[in-house]
Amino acid sequence: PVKALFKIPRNPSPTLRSPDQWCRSFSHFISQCLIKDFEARPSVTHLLEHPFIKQAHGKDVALQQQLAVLIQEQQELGCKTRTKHDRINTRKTLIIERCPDDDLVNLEFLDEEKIISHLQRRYGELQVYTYVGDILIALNPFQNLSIYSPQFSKLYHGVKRADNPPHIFATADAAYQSMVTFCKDQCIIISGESGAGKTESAHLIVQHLTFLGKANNRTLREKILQVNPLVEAFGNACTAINDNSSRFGKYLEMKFTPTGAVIGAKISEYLLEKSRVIKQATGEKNFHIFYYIYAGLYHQDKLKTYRLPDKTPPRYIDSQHCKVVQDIVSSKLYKEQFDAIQECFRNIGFTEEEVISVYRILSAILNTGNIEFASITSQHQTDKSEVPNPEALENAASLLSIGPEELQEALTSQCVVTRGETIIRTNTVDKATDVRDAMSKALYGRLFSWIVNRINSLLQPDMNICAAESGMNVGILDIFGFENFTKNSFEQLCINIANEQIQFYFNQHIFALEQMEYQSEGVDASLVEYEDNRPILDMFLQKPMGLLSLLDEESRFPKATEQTLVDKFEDNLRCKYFWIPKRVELCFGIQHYAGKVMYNVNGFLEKNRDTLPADIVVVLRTSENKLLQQLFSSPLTKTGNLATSRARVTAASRSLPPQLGSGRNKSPKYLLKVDTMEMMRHPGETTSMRRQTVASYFRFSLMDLLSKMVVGKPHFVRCIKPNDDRQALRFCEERVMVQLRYTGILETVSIRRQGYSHRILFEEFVNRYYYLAFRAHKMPETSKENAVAILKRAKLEGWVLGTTKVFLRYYHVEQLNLLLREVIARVVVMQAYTKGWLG
Ligand code: AD9
Ligand code: MG
Repeated sequence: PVKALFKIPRNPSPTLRSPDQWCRSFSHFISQCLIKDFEARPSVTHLLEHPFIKQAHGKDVALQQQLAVLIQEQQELGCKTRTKHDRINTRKTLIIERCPDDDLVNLEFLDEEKIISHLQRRYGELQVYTYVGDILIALNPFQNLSIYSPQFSKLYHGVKRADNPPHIFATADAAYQSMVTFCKDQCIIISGESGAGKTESAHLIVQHLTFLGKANNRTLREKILQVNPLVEAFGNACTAINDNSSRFGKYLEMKFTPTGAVIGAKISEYLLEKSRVIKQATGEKNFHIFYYIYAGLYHQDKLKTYRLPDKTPPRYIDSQHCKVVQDIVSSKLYKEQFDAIQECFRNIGFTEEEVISVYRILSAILNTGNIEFASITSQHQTDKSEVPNPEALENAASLLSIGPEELQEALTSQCVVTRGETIIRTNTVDKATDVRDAMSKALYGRLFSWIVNRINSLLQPDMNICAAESGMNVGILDIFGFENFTKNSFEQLCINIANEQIQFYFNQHIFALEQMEYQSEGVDASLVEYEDNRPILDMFLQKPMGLLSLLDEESRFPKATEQTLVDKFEDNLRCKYFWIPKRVELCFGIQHYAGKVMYNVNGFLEKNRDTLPADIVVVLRTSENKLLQQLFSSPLTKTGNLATSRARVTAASRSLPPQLGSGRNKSPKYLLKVDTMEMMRHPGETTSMRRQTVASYFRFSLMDLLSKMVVGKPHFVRCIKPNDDRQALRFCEERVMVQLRYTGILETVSIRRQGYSHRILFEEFVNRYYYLAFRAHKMPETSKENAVAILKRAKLEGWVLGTTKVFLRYYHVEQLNLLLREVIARVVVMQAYTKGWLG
């Protein structure tokens, strides 16, 4: 495409006949070489005046937008033009001048203590970010830093990394640059334990990407920035570790045109901790949104409208933090957050009616939690229950627009069909309570999924601007971090398995894939030993003997108990990562990559079954509320289309080396294989075959997430929590050491120091960089020799050659790209002058 521009003809060239073709090549051209190059921009503006380009770009809305941005930027920045002298200097300095302090890879002595004291000193100077090659370590500052302003965004805009101190913006910028340069999807994986700063980092990345991908459509930018706060109001909560803890996994994809303009976003949510709706551990709270609406509706004088009590808080949110309603409604923060959420809803495009429905459902959930049951003993029946406080029931029914009698019926009895006969069975008090809570969880879970789906449809890229297939995206993964409480349950197990999976993915990328490629290409690089957590993952996910399969099997037995579950685990899981403690009942221990965790199996079976009685679904479907009808009309497809998911997984595993992909006689190793049948249903929903359990849904979610991640080039951010007291400037060496160890940072430093993180086929390399050593209009042979010529001409040091690929250090690509942009910009300007277009 670039070559085409060099020869801008007065008449269309034979190869570029149509304006459409022109658009495409011109878009590429801009994205590949000019997008961030101030120097070349004035010439772009001039080139636009060329009649042929005018004709072409007049048809491409995205291109027009992109150009408008370029022009606007030039005006803002006063058309900075570098002098010839500057240019020469840049070339010189390009050949490495990295600040050794910023990157652990450059430390002279490499041991744990040195690394810790290095990080500690930096933390003391409020340098919370440090590189390990291309990986970013982020220490949680636990205080607001003034390094995220628009000025900083400008600073981290298409420059080389060594120009600025390490920063989360630099990682976002690297992903963005990589996307526009290679026309490839990117994915930023943020990991770290609970409270380490993943969610904050994710926000900052989105902030910077919206800046980089400047759509001149300001509304879109604002909408995208509001997605996170909105979803987090519903999916985050205060836990013992973190006041704003993510209780779901989130993969946010930002969509861009080929020229790098942001055009939309899509969010995927994973495994919301629904059980929090009905019960929270001591000292913890329910999802933020419940407190926000309470405070907000109180200030709007609408508690009555939503039938919320004004003295004693509903049971679901009643805790030591809020004994009386006044505790909630007097919070300035909750009130402000409510206003902010209203604003988010409005800006993103939810209708007034939809928002009211959301509030009604939330209030209904709170009222549902207040429904009580008492047993009535009559002559014939001993296990029947009734509702002694009908007002809660009426409130809930009214907010849900269903009949109170029908609701009571569905809560206190169930229809059972046996041998063609329908029998009504009454529920005991315990059973009715379970049904009530199951209904609340289902309402909340489905409401959450609906909100996410609705956001996605509102932020879908406009197809007039960019055909979906030509767009690219940067995905940002922010999941719930590794957790180890005094008491850990099924939720912690799922959270920690997800973290195992992310660690595995990191290991694959940083160690396994890289080392395997050295060997197959005959490149001599000393191998780095690392802790492979594959056996732990297998223990959880293998079929049929993995922990989750065993749990599923047991969950299908009506007579199973927690004890039989523990026994089953003990009989079948024989490995060093699993043990049953001697003196603690109903518990099992797991040696996770990040430490030992003791799990209590109480409630495991029921949480895994997550049953929602059909009677409840039937009654909720009778609702006159449109939103509610939608939530229960059909199974919501949560994670997208199954066929697409499957295709993605297959394609992704094909692009992996045979050792990791699904070879003919091998089971897929890298992507953990799961049954995709029936996976798109909500847990607890009865399918034609069997109930979908949380465990099986969880497996599917993991697979779906991985399939999204593997198609993009990964960038890693490792968040570290410097202390457990959430104190600024407190650096607990012991805690940091543990995190560095289990995340494999030490090993990462060695492999980044010795390794070659970019491996590019000779052909691709010559194709991409030949302008650095050859005449622009003549494509040289894509041979090994020519690759070497380019490397030498670029004056790079430390690369090696494999049998089919050039092996480059992590910083080489950055240097090459900068050189390339320079060279191309110069050639373009020159050509434009010779044609007389700039005259
Ligand atoms: V969890 O796994 O969702 O429980 P996270 O997401 O890793 O956890 P989070 O981003 O929520 O942690 O950070 C915890 C708290 O640390 C935040 O609420 C902030 O108070 C604080 N924090 C984290 N990063 C920053 C930062 N860059 N600047 C200022 C920060 N404060
Ligand atoms: Mg979080």
